[in-house]
Amino acid sequence: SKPVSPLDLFAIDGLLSDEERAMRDLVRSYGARELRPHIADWFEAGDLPARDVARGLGRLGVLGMHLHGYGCAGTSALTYGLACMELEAVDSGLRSLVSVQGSLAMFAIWRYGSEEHKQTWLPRMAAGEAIGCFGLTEPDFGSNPAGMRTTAKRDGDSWVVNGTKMWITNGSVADVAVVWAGTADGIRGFVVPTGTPGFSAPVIKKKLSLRASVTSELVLQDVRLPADAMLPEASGLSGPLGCLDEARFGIVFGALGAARDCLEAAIAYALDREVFDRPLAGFQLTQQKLADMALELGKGMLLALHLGRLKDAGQLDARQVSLGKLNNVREALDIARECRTILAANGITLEYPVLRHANNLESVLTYEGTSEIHSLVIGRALTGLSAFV
Ligand code: TGC
Ligand code: FAD
Repeated sequence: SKPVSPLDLFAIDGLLSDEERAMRDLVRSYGARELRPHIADWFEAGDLPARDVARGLGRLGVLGMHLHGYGCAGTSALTYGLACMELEAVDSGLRSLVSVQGSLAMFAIWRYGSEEHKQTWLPRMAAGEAIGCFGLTEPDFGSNPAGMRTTAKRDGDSWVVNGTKMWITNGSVADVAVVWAGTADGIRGFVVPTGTPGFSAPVIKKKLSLRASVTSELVLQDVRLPADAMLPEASGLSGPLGCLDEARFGIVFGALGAARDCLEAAIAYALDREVFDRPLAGFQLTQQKLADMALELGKGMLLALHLGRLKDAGQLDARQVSLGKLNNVREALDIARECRTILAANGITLEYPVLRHANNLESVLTYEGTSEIHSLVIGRALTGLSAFV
């Protein structure tokens, strides 16, 4: 009989509205046409043409797409999730660009910024004419951002920011950085145009993961900002963590895109490849691998859709985002690695997407809260006891 694709076996399309399917298909065909033909080269070179890619994604309407006003598309959260899935089916680096732009940098300004911050930055960022980054992590404080050493001190009418941020996506190509710093009044966010004297963003090289993504250090040496550079509506760690909830939500869907792409590649390969004089796909061990992977992909998709509907109903809480991020990234990574075994030697090359996705998913497992951190958030929810203190 004719093979059926894994998510069709789950009849997922029937759970989506016409509008959701249309946007998903639009992003999928854009990815196939504009991004997929180049992705292996970008990954191999470790060089994403971020400005061109951002402009294209801006025209497509996916930058800050779930935000309302200021040139943003104003779609549902679930539609945003589906777009993340299609972008990450091409490469996690492309979804990262969109996550950081829309869910971290733009969201921080949209949710916590002044009217002037919003007018200045959001329309250009939605169009992909300006790129944003989000500086929370520091060399010594990743999982525990509360310990950050970056400071912002008042000096007359100015703020003076000093510190170093590490592992910052889009850092070296950004026009604006949202930087979190300790002040006399606790942790606050600052809108930092990257041309400000004292700001630099050296690229982090030699990555084996997310090579089609710009990752940077941010160095702030006596960066002097006007008094109104501070995001007025964010006070304390709940500010940046609120942004993380948005980006983590996109990853719940995104990781499944990478997994789906691996599984589709593995099924096609197993049907074509003959071992012991018949197709690899006909062997029982292969079919068991494929069945287990399809199950995890489908279960992850149902979880993502459930979380998406909750979010659009205004009922999603952060602990539920942890359920989705932990499960879907962990399972996606397992799927990518298992698919690599089906492609065997061919699986280690950039001719096929599987090891590229698996390598990328190592970063996805770590950023936006490591799998351990999300386990502990869930553990705290289940027991009422915090393992962090
Ligand atoms: P605690 O100190 O108790 O709480 C601080 C305040 O934050 C609130 N809060 C949250 N608010 C919104 N969303 C959440 N998920 C929140 N979690 C906590 C909390 O209610 C409290 O508010 P208030 O008003 O009482 O002050 O901290 P905690 O024990 O709740 O959290 C500890 C922990 C470890 C869970 C948290 O620090 C954490 O999530 N750490 C992981 C850090 C992380 O994920 N960093 C990511 C950096 S950005 C990034 O990786 C981008 S990669 C993007 C890409 O390229 O795609
Ligand atoms: P650590 O916090 O040092 O953790 C080391 C290990 O200890 C991990 O296994 C961790 O799970 C474990 N651990 C930590 N605490 C506990 C605990 N309480 N109990 C048990 N185990 C624990 N950050 C940004 O701010 N902006 C960005 O744009 C950004 N982009 C990134 C892009 C890439 C490619 C990568 C790899 C990272 C990016 N990050 C970014 C940083 C990312 O968020 C951090 O790497 C992540 O939060 C983990 O911090 P860490 O690497 O310092 O690990």
